[in-house]
This record gives sequence, C-alpha cells and structure tokens, in this order.
Amino acid sequence: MNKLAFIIGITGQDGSYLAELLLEKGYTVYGMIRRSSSINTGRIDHIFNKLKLRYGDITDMGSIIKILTECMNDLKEGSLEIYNLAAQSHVAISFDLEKYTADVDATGVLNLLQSIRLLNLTDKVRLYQASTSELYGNTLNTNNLKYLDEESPMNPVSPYAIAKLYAYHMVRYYRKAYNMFCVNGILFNHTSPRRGHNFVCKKICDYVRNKNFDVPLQLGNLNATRDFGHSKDYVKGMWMILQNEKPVDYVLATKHRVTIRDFVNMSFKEAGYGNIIWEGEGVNEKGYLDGKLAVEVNPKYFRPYDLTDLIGNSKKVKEDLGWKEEYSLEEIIREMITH
Ligand code: NDP
Ligand code: GDR
Repeated sequence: MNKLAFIIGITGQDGSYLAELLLEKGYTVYGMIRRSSSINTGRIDHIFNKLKLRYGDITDMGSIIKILTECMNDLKEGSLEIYNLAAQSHVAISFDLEKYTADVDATGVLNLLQSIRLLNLTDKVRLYQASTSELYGNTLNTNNLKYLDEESPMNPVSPYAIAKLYAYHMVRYYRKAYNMFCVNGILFNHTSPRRGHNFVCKKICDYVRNKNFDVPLQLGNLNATRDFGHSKDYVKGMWMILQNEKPVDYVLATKHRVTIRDFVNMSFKEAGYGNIIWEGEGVNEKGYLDGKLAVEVNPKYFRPYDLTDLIGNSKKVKEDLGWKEEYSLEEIIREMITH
C-alpha cells in the first residue's frame, strides 16, 4: 500500500518532526512551502531531497487545489492524510496582526476544507487540524477546574485563539455535514530545539546556552502557568489521531504545571548554574545569579490579555489510542540547552 501524506506547515517545528516520522513509516510526504526572501527550510534541510515540496500558501486556494490534485494522482489506494499545521502561530504577535492571523488561521482552513469538498475528496482524505489549548482562554480559573479536557468550555481571548476557534468549529461542521474524516488535535504547549526563537522556552534556553550573561534576559509575564511537552511526542499523537477508527477530537497534554519563573529556574539548574534569587514583584521583579542581575521583566513582552493557567488532561487519548508523552520537562530543557 502506498501511504501518502500532505503536510501544510512542513517548515515549522511540528511539521519538520512530523515529516521525519512519516518518512520513517514509509510515507511519501508532500509539503507546502512558502515563497520567502530568505531561506525558510532550515528545519527540513536534512530531509529536503526525500520530500515532495511544492510552493503554496493556505490563503491561496488555487495553490491548495493544485497540490491536492497532484497528491490524488499519486495515491493508488487508501486515503490521503492531510496535516494542517500552517498558522501565524505567535499569540502575542496576533494582537498586532489581527486580520492576517484570521486570514491564515481561520479562513485558510476554510480554503482547505472547501478545496477538499469541491474536488469531491471528502471520502478520500483524512484531515488533522492543529487546534490549541488557547481555545480555552481562562476557563480553568473561571470555572474552578483542575485540568482542561475535551469537554471544557472554550472562551478564546486573543486574535490567534479566536481564529483557531473558527477553524476548530469548521472542522467539526465538515465532519457532521459531509461525513468527512476530519479531526482536531487540541494540543497544549510543546517545544524543542526547533522551536521558533521568540517563544518563551526557546528564548530562555538560548539565553542559558549562550552563556552571555552580561545583558540580562528580558521576559514578560513570569506568573503564567503552562503545560509543556516535546514536539516529537506530540507529532506521534497527531499521527495516532489520524489512524483512529473514527474521527474524534483529542487533547494532548502532560498534566504537568510550571510557571515561566519555574522554567527559568529549571533551565539555569539543568545548565549547572546556581539558584536564581528572585526579588521584587510585577514589572519590578528581578532574578539574580551569584549576586548579578540575570533576568528582568520588560513590560514590552506583556500582552493586552494573557492566559493565567493552561494545564491539560489527556486521559481520553491515553485510554482510546494509548498515546503518552515520553519526554520529561527536565529532558526537554536539557535537549534545548545542549542543541
Ligand atoms: P510554527 O510557527 O513553527 O510553524 C508554522 C508553520 O506554518 C510554518 O511551516 C510556516 O511556514 C507555516 N505557515 C505560516 N503561514 C502560512 C501560510 N499562510 N500558508 C502556508 N503555511 C504557512 O508552529 P508549530 O510547528 O509550533 O505549530 C504547528 C501548528 O500547531 C500551528 O498551527 C500552531 O498554531 C499549532 N499549535 C502549536 C502548539 C505549540 O505549542 N507548538 C500548541 C498548539 C497548537 P514558514 O516556515 O514559511 O513561516
Ligand atoms: P504561547 O507561547 O503564547 O503559550 O503560545 P509563548 O511561549 O509565546 O508564551 C507562553 C507564556 O510565556 C509568557 N512570556 C513570554 N512569552 C514570550 N513569547 N516571550 C517572552 O519574553 C515572555 N515572557 C513571558 C507569555 O506571556 C505566555 O503566558 C504557544 C504557541 O505555540 C501557540 O501557537 C500555541 O497554540 C500555544 O502555545 C498552545
């Protein structure tokens, strides 16, 4: 059987690990890449020649139709697996790029769904949509919940999350209205050495790894709690969700709670430095290493609205599909500060 997959967002963190996983499993892997004035294939350069990369953009429906048609011509049997990981994925930046974020993260997904329907492929493809824990907003606290799961209320509060909620519902609507195998993976934060440089974990780990403590690390909200997994574990989950007998939405999370401050402490510790001593509060909070200023708060990194707590429970996917994370947070940090 020729197994065929099409990854939209293949040049990103998750796309690159997913492409590796699918190649290992013997898939022919198509990927959409975007035209860029500088090279944007750094994460997939080591497998570049094994992939069938095509220029396109999720906001350009013609490009989606063109690649889908080529994939279907290549498919001999079974279903084409489509993984839509494309997004303007930075929550803070979405407050500055409201319309663009909607074009990519919301309408872009509609373009994909419509292309599938208009090409009469609803019964020939399986679609994974990259949904997010951001959909829940501050539900954990407002509803006094311990963890978030598939049943928790969704109250998105950023342009990014609002666009992703549109996509989440469109996927569910296509599943019901057109009987299509399309699913949402509601993934909590996951990171890796391939994480984009302006996400908080990567920023902290790069700072520790570079050993240049002359300029203090500048961060925003240190009190936010998040649930961090490894991208490699999460792309395995994406694949498992698409192999399911039925199309079902699942949460992937670790149930492990850390503040951004905890993550800073752990990163310095993993790198073999002493404890950070924290003094002050809010914008005046500072972290000292061996008496020297190492971390300070810069309000420029605050968001108009931030999420206090995002901690997930993956009980359903563990029971139904046997997914579980392999990496501990210590292992993730160790890998990020050494690679
Ligand atoms: P990245 O930002 O690393 O990757 C995003 C990918 O989308 C890149 O390949 C990017 O291309 C591509 N892309 C952006 N805009 C377009 C467009 N208009 N048309 C086609 N492709 C586009 O994100 P991650 O790998 O971290 O995340 C993957 C997906 O999962 C995203 O949808 C994200 O929102 C979602 N998600 C991520 C979580 C996480 O913690 N990592 C958690 C929950 C959900 P280019 O390289 O050219 O910019
Ligand atoms: P997030 O990730 O918004 O959760 O979105 P990010 O790493 O940007 O922020 C996590 C938390 O850290 C706080 N923070 C900072 N964030 C950044 N980027 N830079 C800083 O200097 C900084 N200081 C503190 C933030 O305020 C926030 O509370 C990620 C993305 O991958 C989304 O695409 C995905 O949907 C969600 O995770 C789940």
